Amino acid sequence: MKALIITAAIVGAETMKSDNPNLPYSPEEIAIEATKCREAGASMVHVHGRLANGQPTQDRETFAKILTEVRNRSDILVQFSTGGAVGMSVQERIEAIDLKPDMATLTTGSVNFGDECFLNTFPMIVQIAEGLKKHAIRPEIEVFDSAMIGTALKLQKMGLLEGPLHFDFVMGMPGGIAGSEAALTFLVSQIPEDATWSVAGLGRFEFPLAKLAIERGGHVRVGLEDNIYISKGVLAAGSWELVEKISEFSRSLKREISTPEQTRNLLKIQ
Ligand code: KMH
Ligand code: ZN
Repeated sequence: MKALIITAAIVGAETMKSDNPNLPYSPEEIAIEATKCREAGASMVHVHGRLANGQPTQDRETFAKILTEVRNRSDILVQFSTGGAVGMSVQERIEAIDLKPDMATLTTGSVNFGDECFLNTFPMIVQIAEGLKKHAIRPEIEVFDSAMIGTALKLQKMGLLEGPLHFDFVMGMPGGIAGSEAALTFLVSQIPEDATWSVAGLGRFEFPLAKLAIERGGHVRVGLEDNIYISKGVLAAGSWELVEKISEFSRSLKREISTPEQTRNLLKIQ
């Protein structure tokens, strides 16, 4: 089995410090957390921007500071969110991609997001994919439900995505695909043979799905964006603690943890 890529989703757009005070907001806090996650075994961080009051932002200047602060401290790979927060325009969501992060996300469909809708019409998806292609940024395809795989394959046929594709299955969100083993098995069965995949289980689904991914040759995303608890009712000391738990489990199964350099090669990041 290939070494395990652990991605730390350390910020998000929905979790607030009032949910878990260890959530970072400022670029400096984000960079410090990213460094701790790297020490705990993560080779990539998935980041969103936040204003000082915690409000989500995709502002280019904020992302520039995040990139600089992280790169000054660590060799961890940096993946920008192009999902941002519900209700943002595509223009807003991709404002920072010319900064050339190592990767950026691409959600290939719309999904109910709690009481709201995370809107990604086909023209919106094409616009984001074109932006990523223009700046030669490797996309991580975010799949909240199975139909999003078909749309990614269509984009590949159109020449907007280059194989081998890399998918991240975001599972267990109210409105999205269930966080069950059967659902994971189905998603994996739908992607091309040469594709790579990771799983981001939300809330209580984070650890059970991560374990399945480690055992099945997939990769794992954990972090306060997805889950704020280290165990039932106990807040995580930071995303790094969630990463540490995954690293320990992987080592116990004798699966090596990927370094940023190995991840770069595995995911064909330029
Ligand atoms: N915050 C969600 C609406 C991504 O980062 O690409 C979208 C999201 C996906 O988190
Ligand atoms: Zn995100």
